[in-house]
Amino acid sequence: MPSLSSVLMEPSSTVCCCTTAGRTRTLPKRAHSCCPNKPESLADGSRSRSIHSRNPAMKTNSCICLFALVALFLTIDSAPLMAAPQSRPNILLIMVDDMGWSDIGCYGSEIETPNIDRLATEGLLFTQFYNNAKCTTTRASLLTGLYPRNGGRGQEDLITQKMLTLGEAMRHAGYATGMSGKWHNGEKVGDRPFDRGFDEAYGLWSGCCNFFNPRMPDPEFKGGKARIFGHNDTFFEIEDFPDDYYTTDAFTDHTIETIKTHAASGKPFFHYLPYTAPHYPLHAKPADIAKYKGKYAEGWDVLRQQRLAKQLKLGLVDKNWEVTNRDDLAKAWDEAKTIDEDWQQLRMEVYAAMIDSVDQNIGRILEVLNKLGIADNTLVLFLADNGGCAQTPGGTNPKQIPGPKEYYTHVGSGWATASNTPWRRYKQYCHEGGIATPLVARWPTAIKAGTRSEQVGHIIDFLPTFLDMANVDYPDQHPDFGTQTIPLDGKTLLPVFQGKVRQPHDNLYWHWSTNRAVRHGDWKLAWDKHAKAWELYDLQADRTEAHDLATEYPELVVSLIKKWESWAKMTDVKLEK
Ligand SMILES: [Ca+2]
Repeated sequence: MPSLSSVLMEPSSTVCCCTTAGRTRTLPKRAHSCCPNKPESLADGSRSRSIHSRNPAMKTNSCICLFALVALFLTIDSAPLMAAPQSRPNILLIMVDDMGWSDIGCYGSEIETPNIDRLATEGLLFTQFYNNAKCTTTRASLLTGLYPRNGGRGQEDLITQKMLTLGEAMRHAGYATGMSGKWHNGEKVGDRPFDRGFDEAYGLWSGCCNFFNPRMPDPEFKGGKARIFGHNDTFFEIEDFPDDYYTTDAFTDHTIETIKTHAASGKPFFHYLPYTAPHYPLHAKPADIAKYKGKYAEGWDVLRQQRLAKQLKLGLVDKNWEVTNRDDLAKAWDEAKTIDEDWQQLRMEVYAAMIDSVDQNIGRILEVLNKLGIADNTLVLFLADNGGCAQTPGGTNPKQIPGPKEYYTHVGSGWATASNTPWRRYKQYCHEGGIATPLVARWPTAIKAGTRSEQVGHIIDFLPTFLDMANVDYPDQHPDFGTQTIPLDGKTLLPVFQGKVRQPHDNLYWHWSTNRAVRHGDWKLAWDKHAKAWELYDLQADRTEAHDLATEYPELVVSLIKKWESWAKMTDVKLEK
């Protein structure tokens, strides 16, 4: 397989014309003559691009349009509102999928994550950062600086033309923009990352996929559909993936090559890297799995205690908080292991291997930033899109073997309660186990190494933060669509990066399914779809949500319910009475 670098080295002297942004550009002839597929028209014809190419890591005999792509990077005029001074920082936003708060070393894990931990020791670790508890809605908020406005109903209208994506915002700010990984905010032409501000985009436009062949259809018990995977405006098929393909590696390869190209362009770059790991199905490489053989023999109840002990030592958890032995939706290990103890252990061994692989790949990227001499002025962020996942598509079935691509299984509620140490609940819930995410941020030019912040932040804060770093205002009108933009819900984190205290959010809100929550200062009101009642917690004294104070503060409960209902109306949440 050729690397993108080797492709870039190939000479090409012939040219043809491609139309981009309404203008004619000179591009290598191969960009057209070798491509059997005509580029599809975008919904907005004025923004259509006629370049399309496949990642060269996919197959050697496919059309290779990457030279053309690089030419585009070097020549494209994205009409920034201001020049891009060299001093403006690059930004690399890394997100993992369905990973618990305690699954990386700097938050209490035994999983080997030296590179992510290094981001913390050389940067800033947040103890109170939040996502939206779910893949789709987290991505929408992270990309737009807004709470979702579609009421949590699927992907339709999750990102509208009244919203800027991070790609559009940073392109508007004069940045080169790239993305490698899982989009999950629309698969159709007009909705994909390439259509919404990303100059160079490669990955999964759908939700979870097979890690060894992303086009391999899901098993029947998961619906049987094939996931949508692509590169810019090209869609991939099952034969486009070689035998040694693995998404975590491929997304990293694309990130590295795109960063190299963008760093050479003279512009600052923004790159978004949403890995699909460690979301189910449990797929990992044998060598990575072997590192964890036998490490989970004592089960998830012991693991939760081991991680809690490390968190207490690290000072991440208050010793006065009451921590449950396990979430009440999980079985005791001694009961669960009777199903097939080796299989139960292997689930967690593979899950750990998936995170280990992410860390190895982040190490590769950090090395490239060093070699390019841009590490000091590049902000690198790492977070998770939601908490550890207790879902079990296909049921608890030891015939589904964790690891190989032929099988489809999951960690289940037991290991997920260990992942979410010390919190309650999981992905899709608005208790802390669903919405609390690790966040580490390294930016040596601006962030003091080895620092920690207890200031509360949320993924809606990223877009205003990045525009603040780029010294560009959020526009009233969408630069591509001319529509009036929705005012931002998020606020800049730049003061926090600089070691200052920022004015906190008055309130933060969550909703998924019928789960819901609002946080006001240290007070949090949460609704659980099982309990079907509002619960009130003082997070300063009880962030593990062990002591419901709702009956002691009824007026406060009413006040917070009103706040949440007002927000739900604004975001079009419709709840059954
Ligand atoms: Ca997720």
